Amino acid sequence: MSLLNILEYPDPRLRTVAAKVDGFGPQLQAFCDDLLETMYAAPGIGLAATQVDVHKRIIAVDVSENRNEPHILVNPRLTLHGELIDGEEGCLSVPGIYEQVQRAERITVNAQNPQGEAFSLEAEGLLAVCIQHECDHLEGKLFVDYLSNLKRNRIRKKLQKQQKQRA
Ligand code: GNR
Ligand code: NI
Repeated sequence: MSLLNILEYPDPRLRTVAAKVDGFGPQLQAFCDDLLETMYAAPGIGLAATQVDVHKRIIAVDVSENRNEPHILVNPRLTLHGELIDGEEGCLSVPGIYEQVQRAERITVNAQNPQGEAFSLEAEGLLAVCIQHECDHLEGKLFVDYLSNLKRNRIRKKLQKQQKQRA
């Protein structure tokens, strides 16, 4: 297993729209293990393949307290239900920034597991929010895109400054 590098905003590679997975096998299985391991190490409650510069439709999530309820979703398709709710979000690709975002309170997601078998998952609360956040990554979308231009520009400048200082 190996830890993967996480891209940071405003890296343009985060804007890539991910491609559908249509081949299942040991290579895909190994990548899913690395994605999950990278999410746990970060630590984060979710991680999309886009964030590690792999532009395939794969996300990992685990919102459990004990970090022992992993979900890997390949080719996820979302259906939104219920009211819109406001919640604070962060992102491993936008480190140190937390802002309120509106999301559907409940979802159904149809996906495949790493073996290619189809399944359906119903979620609410943090799991529903996290899956919506991860599916956005696969479309090249970040939570900062829901904020005002003023806020997003401030965040971009702050992160660019941090990245320069690190380099
Ligand atoms: O670790 C994460 N926490 C989080 C908190 C509120 C809403 C969404 C998230 S996802 C984030 C990890 C991440 O960046 N996934 O793409
Ligand atoms: Ni994120």
